[in-house]
Amino acid sequence: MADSLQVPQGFLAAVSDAVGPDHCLSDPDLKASYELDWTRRFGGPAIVVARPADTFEVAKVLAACSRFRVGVVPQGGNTGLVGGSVPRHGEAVLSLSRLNRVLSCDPEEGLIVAEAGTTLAAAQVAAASVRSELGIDIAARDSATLGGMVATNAGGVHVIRYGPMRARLGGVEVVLADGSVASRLSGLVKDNVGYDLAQIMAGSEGTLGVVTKVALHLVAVPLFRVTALVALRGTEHSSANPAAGVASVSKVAVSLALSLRRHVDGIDALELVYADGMALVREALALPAPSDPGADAWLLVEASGGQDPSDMLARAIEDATGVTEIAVADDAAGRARLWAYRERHTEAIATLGVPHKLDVTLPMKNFAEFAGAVSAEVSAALGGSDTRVILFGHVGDGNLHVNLIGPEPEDYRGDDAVFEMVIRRGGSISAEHGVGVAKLGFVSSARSAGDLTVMRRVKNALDPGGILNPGVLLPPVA
Ligand code: 2HG
Ligand code: ZN
Repeated sequence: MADSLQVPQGFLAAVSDAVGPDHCLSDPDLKASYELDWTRRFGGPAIVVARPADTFEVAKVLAACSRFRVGVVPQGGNTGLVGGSVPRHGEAVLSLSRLNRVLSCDPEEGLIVAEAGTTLAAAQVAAASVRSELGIDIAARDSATLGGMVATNAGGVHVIRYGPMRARLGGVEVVLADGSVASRLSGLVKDNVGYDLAQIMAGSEGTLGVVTKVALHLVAVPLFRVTALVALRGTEHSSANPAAGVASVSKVAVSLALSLRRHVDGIDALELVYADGMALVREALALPAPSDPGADAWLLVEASGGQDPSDMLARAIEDATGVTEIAVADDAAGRARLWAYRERHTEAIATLGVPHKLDVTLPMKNFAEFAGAVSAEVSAALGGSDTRVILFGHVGDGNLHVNLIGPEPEDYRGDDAVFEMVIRRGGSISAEHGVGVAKLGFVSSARSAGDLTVMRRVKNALDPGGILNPGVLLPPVA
C-alpha cells in the first residue's frame, strides 16, 4: 500500500533522524496495527509510523511534518471509536506509546503529572500508591492513554460526580505544529492569567497540537464504596411492540437515576444496560445471570464517601417503581463482578461484527422516548434491512451508546437517522467519543455558524499549514 503513497523526498530520512531508525516504521507489517481503529470501521495507509521517546523527539517529528507539509495523526492507545486517531490517506502516524512515564504523584498538592502515552490504568496504579484516585475511569483503561483522553475530552463512568477529562485537568505540555513547545503543568486550582492552554487542547482531537504531558487533579480514596446492580421491569411487556417495552423500562430507569442523583450523597455512577445487551454479554463472556433473569434492564449504581452509603442507597432503591431485585457488593472483587455486565458490552458487541458506534446525549426528559423509538427509525432508514441496535450507557448524564450492527462500514443511513433524531430532541451527536471522521457530516448542525468560525480561526492560528490531524473534527468549508 505504501508504494502508492506520495512520500516527499527526504521526509522519511528526517523522521528517522528524529526518532532513530528502529522507531521509524515503514514496513507494512509493522505499520498495520496503527492503521486500523479499534472498531475496524475506520483506517487507511500511513506513510510512516513515528514512535518518539520524548517531547524533544515529538517536536522534531512535527517540525519535519511541517517542513515537508505532511499531515500527521497523533495516536495514543488507539482506542478511539470515531476514526480520529488513525490515518485516512497517507498521513504520518505519531504514536505517543513510548512517552509512558509517570513523572510525579503528589497527594498533598493533589496532582499527578505523567507523559501522554501513560495508560489510564498505569496512572490509576500510581494514584492508588498514594491513596488517591483520578476521578475519571473508562472501560478501555488498560490501553487508553492520558494524552488521547485529553484530546477527546474522554468521559466515562464517573462524569456525574467528577466531570469529564477537561474537569480533571491541572495542565498540559503540548508540541505545536511547528515543533515549538508550550507547557503549563502547575496544577494550581486558582491561576487566572488569560487563556487556558489545557482547556484549549481538551476535545481538540489532535487538530491543535500534540499533548506530551498531562497533569491531573487527584481525589482521596473514599472510606466506603458500594456498587448495586438493580434489576428493573417496565410496565409494558408486549413482544409485538418491543419499542414500547424499551421506552417503558427506560422511563423507570431515568426516574430512579434522577431520584438517586437528588437524594443520595456521593453517587459516582449511574449506568444502564438492557435485556438484549445483558444476554449478549452473558453469552459472549459466559457470565451467570446477575439477578432477575426476566428483567427488562439493569441500573448499575455506585456510591462512595466517608460514611457507608449502603443504607441510604437501599432506602432510595427498594421502594422505587419497577425494581425487582438488587445485587450489592462492597468488596473489590464483588464490585468488579457487577461492573463486568456493563463494562464488557463493548467487547461483546464487537463479536457480532463491525459496529457503528453512535454516542449521543439526550435531555433527561427525552431519553426514554428516544430509546424506545431509535430501533424503528434506524430500521426504516436502512430500508428494513437486518440491523441489530444495542443500547447502553451512562443514563445518569443522559448519555446513551447506540451500537448498530449490520450496515456496511461506509453505509451512513442508520447513523444519519440517529443523529437527526438526537438533534430534533435537543441532544448532542457526541457525548464523549468526539467527532473524528464519523460525525463530520453533522458538526454544522450541532454548532452555530459563529461557533464554527471561532473553531476554524483557532485552528488556523495554531496550525496554519493544516498538518495536524487533517480531515478530523472540522468539516470542509462549503
Ligand atoms: C463505554 O461507555 C465506552 O463503555 C464505549 O464509551 C461505548 O462501546 C461503546 O459504544
Ligand atoms: Zn461511554
